[in-house]
Amino acid sequence: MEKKFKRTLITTALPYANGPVHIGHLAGVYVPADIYARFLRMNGEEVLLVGGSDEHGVPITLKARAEGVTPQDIVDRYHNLIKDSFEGLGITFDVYGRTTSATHRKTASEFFEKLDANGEFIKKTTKQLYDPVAGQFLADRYVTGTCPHCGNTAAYGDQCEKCGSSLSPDELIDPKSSLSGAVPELRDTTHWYLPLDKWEPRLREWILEQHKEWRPNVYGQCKSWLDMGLQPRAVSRDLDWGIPVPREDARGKVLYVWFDAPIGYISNTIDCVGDDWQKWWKDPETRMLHFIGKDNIVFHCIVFPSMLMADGTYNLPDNVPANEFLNLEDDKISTSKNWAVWLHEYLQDFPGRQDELRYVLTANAPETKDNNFTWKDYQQRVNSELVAIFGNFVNRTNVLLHKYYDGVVPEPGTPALPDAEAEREVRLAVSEMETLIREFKLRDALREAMNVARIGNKYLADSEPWKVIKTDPERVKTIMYFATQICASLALAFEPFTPFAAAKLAESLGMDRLDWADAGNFHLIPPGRTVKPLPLLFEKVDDAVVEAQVNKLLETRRQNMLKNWKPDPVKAETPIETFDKLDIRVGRVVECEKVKKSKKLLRFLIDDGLERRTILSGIAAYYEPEELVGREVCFIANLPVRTMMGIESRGMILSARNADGSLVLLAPSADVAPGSPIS
Ligand code: B3M
Ligand code: ZN
Repeated sequence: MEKKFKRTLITTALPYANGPVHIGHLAGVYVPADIYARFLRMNGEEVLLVGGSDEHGVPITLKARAEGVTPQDIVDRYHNLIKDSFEGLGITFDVYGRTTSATHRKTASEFFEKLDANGEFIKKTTKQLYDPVAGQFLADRYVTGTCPHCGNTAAYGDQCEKCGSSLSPDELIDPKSSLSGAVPELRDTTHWYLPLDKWEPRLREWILEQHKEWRPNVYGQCKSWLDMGLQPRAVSRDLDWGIPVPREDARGKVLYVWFDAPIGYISNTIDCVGDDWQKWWKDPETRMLHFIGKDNIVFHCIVFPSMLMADGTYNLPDNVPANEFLNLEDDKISTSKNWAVWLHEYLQDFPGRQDELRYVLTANAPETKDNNFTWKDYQQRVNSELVAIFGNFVNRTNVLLHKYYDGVVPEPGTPALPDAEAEREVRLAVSEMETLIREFKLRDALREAMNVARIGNKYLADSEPWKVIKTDPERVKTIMYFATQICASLALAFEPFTPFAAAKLAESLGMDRLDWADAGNFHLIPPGRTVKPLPLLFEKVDDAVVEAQVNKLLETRRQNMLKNWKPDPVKAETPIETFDKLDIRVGRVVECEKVKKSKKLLRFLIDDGLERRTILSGIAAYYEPEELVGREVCFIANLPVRTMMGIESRGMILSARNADGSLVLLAPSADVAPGSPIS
């Protein structure tokens, strides 16, 4: 049952303004939403792409506390950073608002007031966790403890990040305040609850019956929530950061961030289109889509729709194409562990190369399962797909066109079989791409776009204009005319995915607008038009670039290890006589070299004051042998001789082991004579 819509409202999850955005956010939400929006616009459809910052809630106040600044400082800093970096990546938001705006405060307050006036809330007093030291109730992330589902000892009061369960603070085992570390006590507090159970039958009918086409992961999560049975959910919190609950009897209480944030989509629409906002939210001929990550499914499919139903005048989302997670180099992306590729840093490190990231994140999009981003794969995809297939075809065509015809598109002759074949295949690929985009299968859609370039490359390789030009120059005119049309289809097909390259290509072809109806049109670029020389659309990613990025991550991993490192417990007591038996002395390094065929060992020749002795030490990974010659080291002189790699080692050189396993040689802090005893 295809429903006809007049316009599409696309919302993207509002990232918390408590840190920069990273590739996980991009792959999950913003790149797909932008691709989809660009595609609809190319079809002449009316679209509004709404984004913005989520500036309330405990994630913001915790970050402010950690830095000793105000929550306002935090959101001001990150809102602008995030907004600018999205723009840098070419995300075409029609509006990028913020939930601390005056419009939003008014919209969210009025939303609450209407539901309140209509009796849609239950006011309840319950016992909640209270930190007697900090003098504050412990909402959401202010409390940590053990997850009752998976045993993770670092679960938050609102969610366990290990197993993904949604929690409430009182479910945690052994709760602890993240403010003071105190064990919380229970105290009475009053809050307003939205009875989700009231909307359960309608939610069931709407999702489980009417939206069987939703992605299996989204549909499945909704079904399991509904099957567990819905409970009333608090929409207020005891916090001092947020939108005050607009009631006399609610002093000191604010709207729960998950109540106000989705209303932010409405506020930002108002900021964008003014009085026209209602048509985007209430006209049944408007279709609403929420682009989100999988951790936000329940809020967008159950909670927010219940709020909208309780109001009674709003549309419900038509689809919620939520993505799974993206990992980074086989580990979970984590803001607190700095395990991420940050967008603002990427834009600095890769100026003018935004398409590469957009391409890789889409080609590897976590649409049906969690996926993994690696820099090796990034390099591979850019070099062997963007450069070798897409870039190669359009650049070859452009060069040949200039070589043979000074860039002027030639008049074609009667098409031969391979020409008609190429045309048919391109048409098939673009029509397939359209179907896939409309089904939110963007990864597969991108593959079809790339297939257009593959078809082009094969067409050139089979037609061999560089050979035919010597025997049948008329035929080459047709070939180059067809190749040029394929380039035009490529500009269209890649506009949603790699818009910067698509724009350059379209510019060179003299296409003044990108209209999807022209994709697969083989008469779009007329004979006689001069095609401008095309700069290289893509460049190879060098090994050094990849290495620098990988090293940055390795350094992060090392830092995290150091942060978490704890020394081993002290060994059992030992009498001083045991120590006295060891003969530890200072020696001077006379020679030092790598032991052949060993990665670990260095061979030292040590002057111990009496003679010279050979000692092997497993520190080859951490020192260059030359730099050690002449230095003083400490060694145990009276251990039995040990043979390694066919060499007799007469002693043991002492070093300290770092948290990351690396070794550092011990040396006296000033010069002493070789042979000096250590005691
Ligand atoms: N800020 C949660 C998140 O960043 C939240 C999304 C709000 S969407 C209305 O995952
Ligand atoms: Zn858990």
